[in-house]
Amino acid sequence: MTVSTFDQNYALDLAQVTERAAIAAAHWQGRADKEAVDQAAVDEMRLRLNAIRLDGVVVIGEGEKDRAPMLHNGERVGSGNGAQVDIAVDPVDGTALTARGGPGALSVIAVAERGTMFSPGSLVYMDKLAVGPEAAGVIDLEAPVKHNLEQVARAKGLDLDQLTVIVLERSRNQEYIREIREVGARIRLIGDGDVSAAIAAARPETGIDVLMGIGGSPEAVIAAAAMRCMGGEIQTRLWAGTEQQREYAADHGLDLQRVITTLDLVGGDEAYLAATGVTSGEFLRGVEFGHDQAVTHSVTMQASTGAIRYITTYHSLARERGD
Ligand code: VTB
Repeated sequence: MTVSTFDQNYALDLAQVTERAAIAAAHWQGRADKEAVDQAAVDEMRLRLNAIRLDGVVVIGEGEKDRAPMLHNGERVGSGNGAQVDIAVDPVDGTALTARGGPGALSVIAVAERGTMFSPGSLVYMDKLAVGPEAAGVIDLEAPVKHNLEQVARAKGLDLDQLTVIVLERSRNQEYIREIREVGARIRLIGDGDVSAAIAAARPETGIDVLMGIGGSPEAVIAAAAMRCMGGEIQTRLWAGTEQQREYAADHGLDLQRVITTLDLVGGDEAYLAATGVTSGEFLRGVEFGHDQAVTHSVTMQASTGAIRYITTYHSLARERGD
């Protein structure tokens, strides 16, 4: 039997999937093999997802851009007999980070009602502006950087030199970095992992206030699911950095000027997100191994209730192997 709406709370089911994917990926930490990190997480994620009572279609299967092993777009996942949903996965956001043991890699899944997730097609980059609940409603991607930072600072009761903007360190974001510095706000540069960065911008305990800059489109959809749950806001715009991408946009009638909102990215009434740290980041610790034990740190979120749960799990590796 298929059901069209969520008929149970999926938060813990999804966290169990990201926990397993994170553990699988964490074995490869620092071993300079990004494909192995991804492959281990993808395999584990697919296996565990198929055990959940869901009728899921993968709308966002990270990997296209990097030619990484992936859960393919359009792939059916779940047991096939539960709620009909769209699924966005990033088995590891930050495979390169994990491969060198850098901070902020996580395993993440977002689920929403069928037909409600935005598909960016082959346009793999988006310009993004994301903030937490206090600053939701005051940002405007079409306005200058200065205006947005002043708005967020005012909404949060901060001076501009107390505001922290997290930016993916890429040459395409240099203009943003220059403008943020000119305004006098603080910057946190990251090498990868802007799903974690977007969530961090919406969580009070991280000291990060805004995510700005051009990053991956799949990561924007996942971040939007998180924003739906946390009451934050993300505004995006498709970004075409090459002639080929501009042609693709023109051929497919994709408007590169249009601001794509949180609700455009993830619509519907309900959404879930689960994420587990692979390496320690702004708001989740990474996987820790002990004798026959792995400890994971996860967060789960639900849009309709706004419930955010932090879960620490002690996994007995021997028992799970059936020893
Ligand atoms: C970001 C980052 C990801 O892709 O979205 C980035 O969050 C953007 O693409 O972890 P480039 O690396 O090509 O600049 C990732 O690094 C994953 O590919």
